[in-house]
Amino acid sequence: MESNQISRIVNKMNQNGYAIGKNMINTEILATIAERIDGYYEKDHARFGRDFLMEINELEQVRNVIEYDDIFVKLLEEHMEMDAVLEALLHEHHIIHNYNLIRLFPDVKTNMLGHQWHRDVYYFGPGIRTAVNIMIPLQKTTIANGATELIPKSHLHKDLPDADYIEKNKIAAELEPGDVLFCDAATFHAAGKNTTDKPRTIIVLKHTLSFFTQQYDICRALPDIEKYSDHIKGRLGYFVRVAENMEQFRVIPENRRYKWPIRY
Ligand SMILES: O=C(O)CCC(=O)C(=O)O
Ligand SMILES: [Fe+2]
Repeated sequence: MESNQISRIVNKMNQNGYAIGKNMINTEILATIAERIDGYYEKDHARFGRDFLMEINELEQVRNVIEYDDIFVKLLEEHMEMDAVLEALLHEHHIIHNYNLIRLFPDVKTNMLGHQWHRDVYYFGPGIRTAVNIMIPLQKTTIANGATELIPKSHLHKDLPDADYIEKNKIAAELEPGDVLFCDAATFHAAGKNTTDKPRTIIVLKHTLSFFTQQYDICRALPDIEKYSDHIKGRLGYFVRVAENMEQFRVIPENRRYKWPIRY
């Protein structure tokens, strides 16, 4: 990818809080993934139970898809230009925070956060970028099938704008397979509505600056951690503990080791 393409994306991102990279991904690998999506969801729903996933608002997501298929690692390995854009947007030292699929089913919908206007990271102030999402569609995304909606420039403001402003300014990121939507995780966004009779699936990867993690697992070293106040527990990293496996992650949100966005 040419460096002027990278600076175009960086400039758009600075201005609007999102940018679209056209034709960045090999469509053959995407077609292979697309053929396998039903299988990932079937496996995931069988592993956890559809009712339970509905209850914890997880039905739409297959989390940590690299656990199911190393084609998702290949996708990273074969797209170093995407990596170069992320380096330019964040830092050389950035890491994957999560790697998921999000599917909007035509007939069923949970109360997942993604259906409402939300951010995927706290707001730290205009111009402070700590996390970047990329969204990779596995079919065309259109207004009809629920293309992700964004509020341009909302990464520069602390609060969600009023409904009137949102209605006038929101955009839908309509994408072709091969395109990548880069989004400052502080930009307000929401899944659209799938009004078609086919599912809409996207790959979503969140990246963060790598040093935002503890150097040492403080909580694990303190067997009596529960005796402290929530405030002190928070400072010790109790509410951002990493789940060791999906069974540990997929519990009712109150019991989750990593609490986003429940606990601020
Ligand atoms: O599915 C989408 O279009 C966006 C979902 C989303 O933003 C989320 O789940 O955090
Ligand atoms: Fe999101």
